[in-house]
Amino acid sequence: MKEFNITNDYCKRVWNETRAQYPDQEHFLQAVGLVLESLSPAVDSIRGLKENAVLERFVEPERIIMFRVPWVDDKGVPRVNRGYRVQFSSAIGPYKGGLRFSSEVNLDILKFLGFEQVLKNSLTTLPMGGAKGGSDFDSHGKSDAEVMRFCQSFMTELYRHIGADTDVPAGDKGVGSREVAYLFGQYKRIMNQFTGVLTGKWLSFGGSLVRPEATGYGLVYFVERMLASKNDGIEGKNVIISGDGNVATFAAQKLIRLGAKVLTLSDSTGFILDEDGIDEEKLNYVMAFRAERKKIDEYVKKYQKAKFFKGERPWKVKADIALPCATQDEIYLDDAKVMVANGVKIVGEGANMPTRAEAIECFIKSGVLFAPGKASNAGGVAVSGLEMTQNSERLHWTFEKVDNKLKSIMYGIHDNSAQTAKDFGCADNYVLGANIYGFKVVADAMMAQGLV
Ligand code: NDP
Ligand code: 2IT
Repeated sequence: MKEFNITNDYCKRVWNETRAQYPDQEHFLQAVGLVLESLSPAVDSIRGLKENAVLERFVEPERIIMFRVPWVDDKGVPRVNRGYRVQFSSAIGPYKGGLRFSSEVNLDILKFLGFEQVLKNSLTTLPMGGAKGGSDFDSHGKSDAEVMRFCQSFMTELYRHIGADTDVPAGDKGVGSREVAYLFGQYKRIMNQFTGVLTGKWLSFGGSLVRPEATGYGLVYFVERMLASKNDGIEGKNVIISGDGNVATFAAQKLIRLGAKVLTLSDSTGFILDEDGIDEEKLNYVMAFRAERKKIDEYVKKYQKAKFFKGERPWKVKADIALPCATQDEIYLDDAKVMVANGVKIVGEGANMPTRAEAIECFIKSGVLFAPGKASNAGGVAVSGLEMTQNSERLHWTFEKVDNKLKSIMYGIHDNSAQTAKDFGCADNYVLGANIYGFKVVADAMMAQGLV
C-alpha cells in the first residue's frame, strides 16, 4: 500500500490505530488513508475535533449488520449467501447508500464504500448519512426467478434495519432496477407500508425521473465544469470509458449528446474500441444487449470495424478524458503512467475508488485534473435524495426539473471542492478539496450531537 503523507499528529494517531485494528481491510484502509492525508492541513483549524474524538468516531461505522441469506435455486437446491449493511454515519441524515451484489463483496469492500458514501452524501448538501450494503450473491447466469427469491430472502432480514427515516438503500453494482423492484415488493409485503424505503424505484411506484441517468450524467456535468474552469469544453474531446453498466452507458449518452467522441466501453471480459466513435445508435444497441445480460464482445459482432480486447482495460487507448466507470482497482500506477504519456488531461471517477492511491498521486503530480468518485459520481445519490423528497411530498417532478437540480448540485460540488483546495494552497487538487469540504459538515454535526 502507498505510504500516505499524513502530516498532522492527530490524523497520524488515528491512522495508526485504524491500521492496527483492521490490518486486512486493504480497501477500507486506502480510503481512510487518502482522507486523513487530505485532512492533515485542515484539522488544526477546526475547533474541538480531538476533544470530541471526532476522527476516531468518523472512521468507525455506527453499526454493522451481517446475516445469512438462504434461498432455493431453480433446481430446488438450497443455497446460502452472506448479507450485510454497514450503517456508517447518521450525523447529517438517515443512512443512505447502495446495495452491491457481487462475489467480491466482503466487509472490507463495504466499509470502504460506506466510508466514502458519508463524505459523498455530505458534498451533495442534501440531508443524508452514509451506508452501504449488499451480498456476495452473483447474479451472472441466474434466472429472474432465482434473483427474485434471493432478493425476497435478503429483504426478509434487512427490512427490520431500514426505513424511510432510518436507512434508505438503493442500487449499486449488480443491483439495478430489477433487484430494487423485488426488494421493494418484499419490504411492502412484510411491513404493509408503501414508503420511500428504497430509491431507484421504477416510475410506476415512486421512482424519480433522471435517477437511472443520474450518476453518468452527473459525472459528465462535473467534467464539464472542470473543463470550464480551464476555459475549455467537452465538444470534440476523445473519451475512454470502462464499464458498460448503469454509470458507463449514461455517461456515454450524455457525452455523445454534448459532441464528444466515445471510443471505448468494457465489462469484466474485456473492452471494445471503436475508432469511429460510439454513436447513439450503437450505444442503444449496447444497452439492449446488456439488458439481455450479454457480454461486451456482442458489439463487434454487429460493428465489425470495432475491436474487442479480451481481458484488458482501455487505458492504453489515446484520449483526452478517461472515465473509469466499472469498479474499484481499475487504474494502477503503470496505467496512470501510460495515460499521462498519452496526454490524458482529465480523469473523472464514475466508479467508487477505481484509481489506486499511487495512480492518483501520479495524476496530480503530472498536472492531470483528477476528480475523485465521492465528488464526481455523487449525482446518483443526489437524485436519490431528490427521490426521497418527492416521496415525502407524494409528488413527481418533471425530467427537466430533476435534471436542472442535478446539474446545479454537481456544479456546486465542483465549485466547493475547487474553492476549498484553493483556500488550502492546493489549487486543482479535487481530492483534498472534496475531502475537507465534505468532512467539515459531518464533523460539525457530530460535535453538536455529543458523544454518540
Ligand atoms: P453495473 O452493475 O450496472 O455495471 C458494472 C460494470 O462494471 C459492468 O460493465 C461490469 O461488467 C463491470 N465490472 C464489474 N466488475 C468488474 C471487474 N471486476 N472488472 C472489470 N469490470 C467489472 O454497476 P453500476 O454502473 O451501477 O456501478 C459501477 C460503479 O459505479 C461501481 O463502482 C459503483 O459503486 C459506482 N457507482 C454507482 C452508482 C449508481 O447510481 N449506480 C452511483 C455512484 C457510483 P460485468 O457485467 O461483466 O460484470
Ligand atoms: O455509490 C453510490 O453513490 C451509489 N451506489 C448510489 C447510492 C444511492 O443511495 O443512490
